[in-house]
Amino acid sequence: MNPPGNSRIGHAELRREDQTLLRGDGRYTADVHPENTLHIVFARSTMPRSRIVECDIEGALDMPGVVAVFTGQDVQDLGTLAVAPILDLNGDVGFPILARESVAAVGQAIAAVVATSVNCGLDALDAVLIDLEEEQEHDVEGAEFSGAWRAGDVDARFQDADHIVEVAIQHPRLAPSPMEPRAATVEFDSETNAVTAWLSTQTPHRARTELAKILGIDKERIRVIAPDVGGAFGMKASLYPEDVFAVWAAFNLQRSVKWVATRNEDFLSATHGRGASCQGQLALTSDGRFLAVRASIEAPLGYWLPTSSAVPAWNAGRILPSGYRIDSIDVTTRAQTQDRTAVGIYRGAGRPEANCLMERLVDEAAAISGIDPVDLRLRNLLQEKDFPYATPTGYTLDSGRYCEALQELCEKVDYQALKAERDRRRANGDIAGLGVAFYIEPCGTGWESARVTLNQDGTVLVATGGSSQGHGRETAIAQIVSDRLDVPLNKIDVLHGDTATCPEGIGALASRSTAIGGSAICRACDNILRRLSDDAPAEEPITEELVYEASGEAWGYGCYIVSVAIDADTGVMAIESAACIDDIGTIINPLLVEGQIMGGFAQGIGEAMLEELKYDEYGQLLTGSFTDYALPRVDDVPPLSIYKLMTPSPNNTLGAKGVGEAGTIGAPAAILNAAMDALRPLGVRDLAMPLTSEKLWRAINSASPRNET
Ligand code: SMO
Repeated sequence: MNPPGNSRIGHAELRREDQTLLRGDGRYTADVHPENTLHIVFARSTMPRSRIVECDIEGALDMPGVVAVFTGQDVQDLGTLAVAPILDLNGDVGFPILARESVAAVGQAIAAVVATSVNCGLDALDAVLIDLEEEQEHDVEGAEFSGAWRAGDVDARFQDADHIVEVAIQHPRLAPSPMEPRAATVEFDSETNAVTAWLSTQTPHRARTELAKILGIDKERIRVIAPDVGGAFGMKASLYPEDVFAVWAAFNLQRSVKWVATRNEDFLSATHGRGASCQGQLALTSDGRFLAVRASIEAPLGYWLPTSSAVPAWNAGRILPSGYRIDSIDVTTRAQTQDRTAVGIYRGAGRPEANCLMERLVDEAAAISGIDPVDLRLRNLLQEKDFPYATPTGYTLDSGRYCEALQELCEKVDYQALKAERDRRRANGDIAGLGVAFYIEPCGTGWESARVTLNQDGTVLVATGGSSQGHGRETAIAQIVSDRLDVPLNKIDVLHGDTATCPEGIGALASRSTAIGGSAICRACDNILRRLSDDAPAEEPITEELVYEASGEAWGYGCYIVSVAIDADTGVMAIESAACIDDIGTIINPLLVEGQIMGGFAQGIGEAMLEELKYDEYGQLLTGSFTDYALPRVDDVPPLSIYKLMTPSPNNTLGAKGVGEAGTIGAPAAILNAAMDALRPLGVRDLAMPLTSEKLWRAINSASPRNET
């Protein structure tokens, strides 16, 4: 239990959510049971790009328990989902709720059975007769995002350079895999002709706005609730065709309906992440001064565009050249649709791509110049006096002590000793490597809302426009209020994720909940304090509601140092030590921060070493379950030593930066660098993630030793 006392910002408060969540008492979307609910199951394409020759639903309609069967024709007049316009978009792929005439990819929904039980629906699926005729993929017009950032005289800098290094990085396509798959429960109220939709979403308010627009109805007829959400990782940031269908079906049938995705359905039709191909070149002087960067990013998209589908390509470009002082850049980014499952944001969303590319370039520069990788970074990282720093891509890095962070981590892990140990093991014939990575993490721009009510009895009711996906928002928010208003934690109630009880807001994504959402709550509390001092004594409950906009973007940053050893006989790579330092500005709760870092680290290991969604040449997904898709298990995740530095951001009230994505950004870059450092003496230059034992074994066995260290 949380102690009843006041909890200051910075205190390692236990999560108030866990009394419920850890005992299995959470209430997720699937746990909501409106009376007489009908169940939706989707008939999905078993084929890649195909023409629908026939979709015969007559037999299914006759099956027991079946109330209705819908096809693409029934929903063809619905609107489309808005895509965030952060890159130029050419072309249009629409927003198919149920396929009509053709399907673009395996897993696309073609028909929907609505039945009195899931099992009745599944039985009836067998009676939906779908005849598909495969089509050539390249017959289809797609859409493309593109962008470019250019500054300085890049060609001249490359001509003047003493060294030019080049790397190519392939990121695997990943399945975000939250514990709770997607789900929608929609309760229909016949008296008001309105619905309440429980969605497993990160963005309840946006979902409501988009639902109303797509269905062409008044927003007032839809209430969206994000109840307990069992993880999301960006995969639940966008509204899905299935969500739209469920709400449409409730209105159409005047009944309550429910859809709960199976894990297999999530593999096939929830948004995938990463998958980008990145190429870069770095020009430098012989004494290790970075001169210019060229980079091109190719990010994949699927057959429809989720809200933030441009974000990975955008972040992967705009974040370059990371925290290094380089004023000449030529960066292009492109994302093209293809006949595959949609690609969206996934924890990191372009940040891992930018940072991996830059950190691999820096390590190659270290190798070619003979300068130690840490030393080379220290020579080029921005100095404290450089902030705020205008980047060559047009953004402003707000604050930081980049060199100090790297130096401190090196001291903590005794970098020189790790290096000596690696060299000793190499001399012994072992394949050992040491990897360093620096990273920056943009997190927190734009606005969020808050409403705080101080009641006469001293209790406080807080409502945020943000939401929670199981990551401790209620605890952090209560701490902020406890600190600001000097009220004990057990007198503070927190509302979130409900469009009826919370002010219009953004949600939980982009590592922004604390920096922006928390600052909004701070401001509301401060306004209450001001009113108390102005017109005390107040007789009534005092409510302050506001929309807070950060004055600029907050940029977290940090470093990872990882040592690895690769078994030459099996190719198995072991992470023998791992440490990180993160500067996320003001820390509200160090336990929540460490949880975020560990979780991100585990997912970073997944990307670097284990996870990959694979399609065969015909577009069939080969990795549609956890038997084929290697999510990290506990024994894949070694201990991580976590260190912290606190440089408050000047750009928001709390001075907070984000940390939600830190591990997924820093860890893969460091692991990749460590692996390439281990393999460098064997002459192995480029390996695509994930660095599986098979891939490493093959690389080792086909390598020709060059006898260098
Ligand atoms: S990938 Mo995050 O949920 O913005």
